[in-house]
Amino acid sequence: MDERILVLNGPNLNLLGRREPEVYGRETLADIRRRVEARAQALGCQVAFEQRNGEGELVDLIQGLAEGWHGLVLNPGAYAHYSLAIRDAIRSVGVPTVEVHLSNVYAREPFRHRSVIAPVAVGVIAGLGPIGYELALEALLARIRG
Ligand code: CA2
Repeated sequence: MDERILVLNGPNLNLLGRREPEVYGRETLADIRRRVEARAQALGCQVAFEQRNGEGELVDLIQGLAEGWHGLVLNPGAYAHYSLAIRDAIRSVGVPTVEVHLSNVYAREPFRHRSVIAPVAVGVIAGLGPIGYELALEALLARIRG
């Protein structure tokens, strides 16, 4: 129960379940939080679950991981496609990060096919919906625990 993992969501993910259910499904972010917390309990780790719309707010939370955190599960939202500030923050803090997307970004518009975060992540999960968060948490823990 020692590992501390941050599950962090980027812009507009607070709208989940209310619009575009054909793309993002019907679960709300609160539903996903419950899933992640249940999986964390089963896996025996601690999680904090957060969402921010602002790029700088996300950078601040990522920088804070230097204070005793062990891993990051990140759905950067649209920032995945262009935020060098978030990428730099992940690289500088040196905490293993798994990038998650609910939708299959590779089956969508070409601008979603590129992630600037992926090169500094240990792995990426896309297109599997909310279970992707649980899988990311499990994979991250397996890596941390060796
Ligand atoms: O598939 C994902 O998880 C994304 O990170 C979601 C982002 C999108 O920009 C990425 O390309 C892929 C968008 C999140 C917006 O979520 C909404 C949910 C409901 C209604 C409107 C937006």
